[in-house]
Amino acid sequence: MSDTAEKTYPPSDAMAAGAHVNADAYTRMYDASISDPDGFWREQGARVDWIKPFSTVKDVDFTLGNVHINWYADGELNVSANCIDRHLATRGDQTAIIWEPDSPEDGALHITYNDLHANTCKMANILRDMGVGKGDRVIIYMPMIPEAAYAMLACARIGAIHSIVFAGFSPDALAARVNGSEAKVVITADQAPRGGRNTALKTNADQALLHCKDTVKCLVVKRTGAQTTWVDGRDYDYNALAAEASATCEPEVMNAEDPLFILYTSGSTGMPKGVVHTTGGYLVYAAMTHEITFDYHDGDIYWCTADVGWVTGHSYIVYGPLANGATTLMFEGVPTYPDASRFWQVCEKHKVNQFYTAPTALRALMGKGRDFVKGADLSSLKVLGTVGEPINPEAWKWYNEVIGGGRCPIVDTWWQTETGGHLMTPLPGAHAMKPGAAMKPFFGVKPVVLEPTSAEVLQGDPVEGVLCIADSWPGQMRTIWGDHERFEKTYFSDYPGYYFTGDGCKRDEGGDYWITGRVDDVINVSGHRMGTAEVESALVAHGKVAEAAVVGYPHDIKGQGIYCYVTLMGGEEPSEELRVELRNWVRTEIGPIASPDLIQWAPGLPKTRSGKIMRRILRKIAEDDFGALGDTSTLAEPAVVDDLIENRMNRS
Ligand code: 6R9
Repeated sequence: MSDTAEKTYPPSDAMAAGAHVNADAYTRMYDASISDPDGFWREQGARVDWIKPFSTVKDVDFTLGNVHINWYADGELNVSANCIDRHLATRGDQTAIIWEPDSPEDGALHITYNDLHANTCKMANILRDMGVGKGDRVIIYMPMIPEAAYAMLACARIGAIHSIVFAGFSPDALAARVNGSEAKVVITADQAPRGGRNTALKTNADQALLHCKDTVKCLVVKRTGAQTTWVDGRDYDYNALAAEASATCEPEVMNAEDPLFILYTSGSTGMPKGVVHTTGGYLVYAAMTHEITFDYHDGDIYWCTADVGWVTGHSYIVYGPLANGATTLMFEGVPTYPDASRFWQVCEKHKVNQFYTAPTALRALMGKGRDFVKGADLSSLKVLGTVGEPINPEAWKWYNEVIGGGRCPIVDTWWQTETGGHLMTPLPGAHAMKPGAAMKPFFGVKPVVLEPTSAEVLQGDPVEGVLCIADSWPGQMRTIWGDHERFEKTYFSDYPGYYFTGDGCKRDEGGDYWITGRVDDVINVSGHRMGTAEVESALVAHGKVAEAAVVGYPHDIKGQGIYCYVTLMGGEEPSEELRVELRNWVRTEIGPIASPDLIQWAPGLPKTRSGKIMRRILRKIAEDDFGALGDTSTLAEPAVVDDLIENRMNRS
């Protein structure tokens, strides 16, 4: 059956009538955004308040050797003032952030825009007193607590560049990011409670700081009150300082192209790269996509379940919603604690209108059965969203029927750390949804599907190939921190003249887009991006490992699991204990999110005669689909493959 022959889910008449963008408006606006990008984005630029208005809109070149991306380049503004100060006159007493703690026993907090202003200013003043100024880097390694949002906005207020490191990353990973960004300060908390367990964040930070310059300071927020070691002169007590700090702080005047944040993300080669987003274009794009994709209206309660450690938390918990004066819910916990009804309990408790989560969470909850949903009143929900990986039609239908009661459009938002905001998604009042399809480009986005080897642009429908974007949008990343050459090489060299996304995609007979997954060596584990090269280098750093190759394989809950082929040093014996040891080793080197699911002992790895590992073959074996290994004529030692097949770990 062709994709278009499947059932589609058009918006209800009421949804289409009340939405910011209906089908006609989408077509009109999309056409305008493509035929006159300057005019379109000039108008959208008015979504934010400028200290000095911009005169130029777009200055972009995707040509290798000369790649530069500038939006609103002579405008001046401050992101924190846009997310807070400009709302104070009209909505100072409105809740900006609802904070729902890990344990439902501890009450939620409602932080108004006035509170947010005072707390952000205090944090900003503390950072300034610690010697942080415009352009300096600050690492944020925090639980999902309001202080994480204050920290982001405080950096933006004083022009410092924040780089958030997900609290699930190890001390080694943290140290690498502190050093890579040459940060002056690390903001952390004593502990991070999640799912009833506490992670010792400050202890991790202490360990990381052993590998950093002596001048790096540490600002510690009290979350649980647990005892921590204290280094006088290096460690600063946030709660004590905030009690004294002034609750006003003049926002720094920033140029539209000054960096707002760096966010490290995994690529197909080498170590994670620092994706740089800047001030003006990013904010315009985050605000616009938040409002239109979720059809956010004044007074709505919006909840994105991501962590601020990922780009989704940046754009769709903090910057987009707050720029729009929204009420955004911040959740510290996990979907299954105290039990698998938690998400739905929180939706009922706070009368959530827009709910945005990851397919992996939906699959996990779906497996627990409907009883966990039944008890909750979900009638407040209007729009549902997903992000992070392709959603399988079964999970989509469950989301639609069991959670949305068949009333709520599902926006399957495709985008990346690099893109700053949604690039493809159905719009709730405009498009007839197809389960699993990212559907339509957002305004200003020009997707092209290319033949992978010839780089020929595939015309007509249906087509399938690699996904590139032909022109810039304001939320696009500008560079890789400290390595513009790597930026050009990674995104603009394989398919000259285009931004290469790393994803495969098909466009169906109806002209709608479906993301088919990564075409490079990036895997997607529970919606978290992982470079196979990172896991490999962690494995070979272990004394008993001679060589390692890592690939993804289909996993029912996680989407993809981590499959490792490991060749041991001569004289080392494979054992179950060693498997556990290697798994723990990777967890400490990178973090628990990188835990290998399967480790296969490989006497050798399949290589070409020139010594290149043939990953295609390893992927097939890991997928338990070794009947069609393709061309194996270049294999140096074909017998290696027979051994790997015989001892394969995934027999699905
Ligand atoms: C926002 C985010 C980006 C990669 C991306 C793609 C996958 C994200 C998706 C999706 C299919 C969706 N991805 N959303 N695939 N449908 N709706 O997840 O950023 O962590 O950088 O990951 O995630 O493969 O290239 P990031």
